Amino acid sequence: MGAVISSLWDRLYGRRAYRICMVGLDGAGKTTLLYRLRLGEVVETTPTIGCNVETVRWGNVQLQVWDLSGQQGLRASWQAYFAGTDALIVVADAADVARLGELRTELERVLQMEAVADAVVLVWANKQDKHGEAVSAVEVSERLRLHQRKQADWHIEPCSAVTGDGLEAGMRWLVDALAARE
Ligand SMILES: Nc1nc2c(ncn2[C@@H]2O[C@H](COP(=O)(O)OP(=O)(O)OP(=O)(O)O)[C@@H](O)[C@H]2O)c(=O)[nH]1
Ligand SMILES: [Mg+2]
Repeated sequence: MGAVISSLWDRLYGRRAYRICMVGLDGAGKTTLLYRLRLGEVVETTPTIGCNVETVRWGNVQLQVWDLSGQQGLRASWQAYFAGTDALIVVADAADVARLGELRTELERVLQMEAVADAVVLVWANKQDKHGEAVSAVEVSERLRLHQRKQADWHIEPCSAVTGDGLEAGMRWLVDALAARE
């Protein structure tokens, strides 16, 4: 009976499922973020070869999150996952300022692709727990030249996958931005 009511509720109130691709350089914290969101805990990761995919429920919505490999030789395969993507999550290692230029180059390549032209874009400036090393979200967005991107719906949020700070705020923005498109 509960299942009937909840499926009726879904039909009435449109519980939506969205496809999300998560990209960024190797070691930025994508897989750590994925499992922090999915399980609420920090898991030990190894570099991703290929991808991880998990369903993350957030309030009334279901997000199918594709966590792609950031290794240089595997970045060319990101495109294969982009068809039908509602949102991109870009994970930047805010404590690795030396590589933000490399991330900018990758983003320039990705964000001009037709398949993601209408995607909403959440950038997480991760590893904010590394005090004295991590730069602010504003500095990350300047170094990535985010304001020059053609995607209208983008947002940057400082976060730490380890402490969990900024995850809820980022997710709330993402879900609201997706819902606003309905
Ligand atoms: N201090 C700190 N370390 C983090 C944070 N997020 C991730 N890490 C660490 O960064 C390392 C790389 O994290 P991963 O999640 O495997 O990185 P990834 O982006 O999935 O890397 P690839 O799979 O190679 O693309 C791990 O040792 C994590 O524990 C964070 O917010 N703060
Ligand atoms: Mg990974």
